[in-house]
Amino acid sequence: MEEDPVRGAGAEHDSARFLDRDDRIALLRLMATARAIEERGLSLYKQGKVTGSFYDGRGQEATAVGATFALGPQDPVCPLIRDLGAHIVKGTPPAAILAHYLGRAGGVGRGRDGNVHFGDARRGVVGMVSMLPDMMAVAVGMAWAFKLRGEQRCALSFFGDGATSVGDWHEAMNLAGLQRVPVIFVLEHNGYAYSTPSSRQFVVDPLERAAVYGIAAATVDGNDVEAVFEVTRQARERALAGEGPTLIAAQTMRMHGHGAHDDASYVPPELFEHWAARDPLECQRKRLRSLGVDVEAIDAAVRSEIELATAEALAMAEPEPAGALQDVFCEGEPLMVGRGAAPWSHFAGT
Ligand SMILES: Cc1ncc(C[n+]2csc(CCOP(=O)(O)OP(=O)(O)O)c2C)c(N)n1
Repeated sequence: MEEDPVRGAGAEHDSARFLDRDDRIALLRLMATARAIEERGLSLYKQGKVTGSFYDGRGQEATAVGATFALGPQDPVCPLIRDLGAHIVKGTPPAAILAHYLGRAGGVGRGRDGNVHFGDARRGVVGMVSMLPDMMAVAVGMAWAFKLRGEQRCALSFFGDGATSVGDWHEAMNLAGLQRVPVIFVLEHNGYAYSTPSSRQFVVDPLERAAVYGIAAATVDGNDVEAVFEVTRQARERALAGEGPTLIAAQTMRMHGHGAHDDASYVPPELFEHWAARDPLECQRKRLRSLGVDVEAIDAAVRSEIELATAEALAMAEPEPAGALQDVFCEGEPLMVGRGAAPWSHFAGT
């Protein structure tokens, strides 16, 4: 087994068995794309071009990207506001995302909705309901349908540790465990629910609660994209083999406040320093440098791609007021999730 520069000598590192060099480069590029879009979105917000607030997942990119990368093209994902990387992995174009932030007609939500509450059913990305942790129940429902139809698919839902204190979390866990549905729950365990530290939120860690519901549990370094990929890949294998759900606790840190309006002054500076030294993009850059990859060229390519996407989005028209009610309510047959192409999920095989 090769020595890994991120995990150090002697550390287990078998994700390389399933990821070729191009995949490992793609993981950095996908994370860098998510970060560059969010950086651009934040500056557009500060220029007054984005209404409401602005929410990002800085510091958590490896969790969103690594987990979604392990899904098959037919597997739907339910991202939350920290999981822009999931949209990128499933192939939503950066210009459409930036246009969505700007409320433009060419954005994912065609100017009907703002910030990160968007989905793209054709790509298997379910638009999020803001109420926590409602998307878990949606994922359980989809997974149950896959099981009943005998389809080789699974569903994945992300959520934060704050969501684990809401009743719906327990309902989703219970039903998923009872019905042994092919679902993967990814807990972004960043130690804070908005401003409330975990120590003031629960006595029993959510990971320990999994056994109570008959659900397999795994913990992972949420800032190591290849580790997140590997643990999710294994959870998917179990799900497709009929072995039921897995709760994955990705240990990570939200490096910004809850939204652009929140300065995160409740987080001790030492904690930010600790996690800044474990930046997920830097970890993957370090790994790729050891493989002889020109990571600076990847970063430069991503930056220029996002600058072009920003210009494209800014040039898009505002939506027509007369059509404000179009595409708001479902008319006709709803789109089936996950039937489209998922460009990065090629290795998962279904
Ligand atoms: C049921 C419900 N209550 C309150 C909110 C408002 N709210 C949005 S995010 C959030 C904190 C979520 O904490 P966590 O799940 O740990 O995510 P993090 O902020 O760490 O990303 C709250 C209270 C909500 N969306 N849903």
